[in-house]
Amino acid sequence: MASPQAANDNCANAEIIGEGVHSGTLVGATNDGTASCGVSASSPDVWYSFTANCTGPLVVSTCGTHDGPGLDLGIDTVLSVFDGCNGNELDCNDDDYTPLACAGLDNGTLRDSAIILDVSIGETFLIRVANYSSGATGPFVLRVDCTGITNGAEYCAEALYPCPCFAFSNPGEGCPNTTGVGATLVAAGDPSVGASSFSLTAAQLPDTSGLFVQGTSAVGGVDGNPVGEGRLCLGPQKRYSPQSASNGTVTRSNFQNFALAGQSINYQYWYRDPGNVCNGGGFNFTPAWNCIWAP
Ligand SMILES: [Ca+2]
Ligand SMILES: [Ca+2]
Ligand SMILES: [Ca+2]
Repeated sequence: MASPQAANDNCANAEIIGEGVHSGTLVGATNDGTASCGVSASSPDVWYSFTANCTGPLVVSTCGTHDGPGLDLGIDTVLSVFDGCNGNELDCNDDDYTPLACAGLDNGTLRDSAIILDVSIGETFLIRVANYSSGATGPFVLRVDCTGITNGAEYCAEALYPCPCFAFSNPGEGCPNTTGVGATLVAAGDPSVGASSFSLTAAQLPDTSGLFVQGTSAVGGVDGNPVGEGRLCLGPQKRYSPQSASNGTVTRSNFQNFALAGQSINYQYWYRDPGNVCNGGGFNFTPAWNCIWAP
């Protein structure tokens, strides 16, 4: 008896998904799409539709599929992304051999797929999941993570590459410092040039000096650029006066004096860390915060 056809078997019936981890299956799927990699052009395929909720890197992967039922016992996926049904293929990946999205989630033989696309908020993408060649079909995991910049949110806080001192960040944190964790950056109040309620607080700092920086451009995408023992995630245009952390925390307000209505500004806190996590220069950064200033 044939398996029931997946509801999202045909591109026209793509399942609309948001960011997160989704479970799917290729069991019962038939081929209606094509792809340029992984000998998957005529493989069974299923479809998802995702509308970007950020501007910047979008990470789509099947990390966790190949080892889901046990080491190397899951299916061998191929992932491709299109700008529409029967549209242009924007990217295709069979096996993610880089230390990118699947680090720690695909061990043994690497068969999970990962794609990173530069996207703009509001753009819709069709994601095709297929299996390699005529290999086995089965369940898969689909991960969608819009890691770019979102108004009123942190970025540069879940990097895919190791920090300069070869450690990864915890989610929501900058690169690890001598306190053992990475610093955080949290906003309070409303960014309005006509008000003064907006403030930024950096925490999980060593009790050292540092200063807030701001810039209208983001640099280095999701990872920023490695500088010192951390990541610089913006093009600095202004440095605020130095401050000293107390109990690992420092707060600043009155950013509205250096913002224009409608301007998108990124913020980060730079701080000294003379204990040196490695020989990175004795300084580090929080993640960055983006906001668009209201009148
Ligand atoms: Ca299909
Ligand atoms: Ca594996
Ligand atoms: Ca694969």
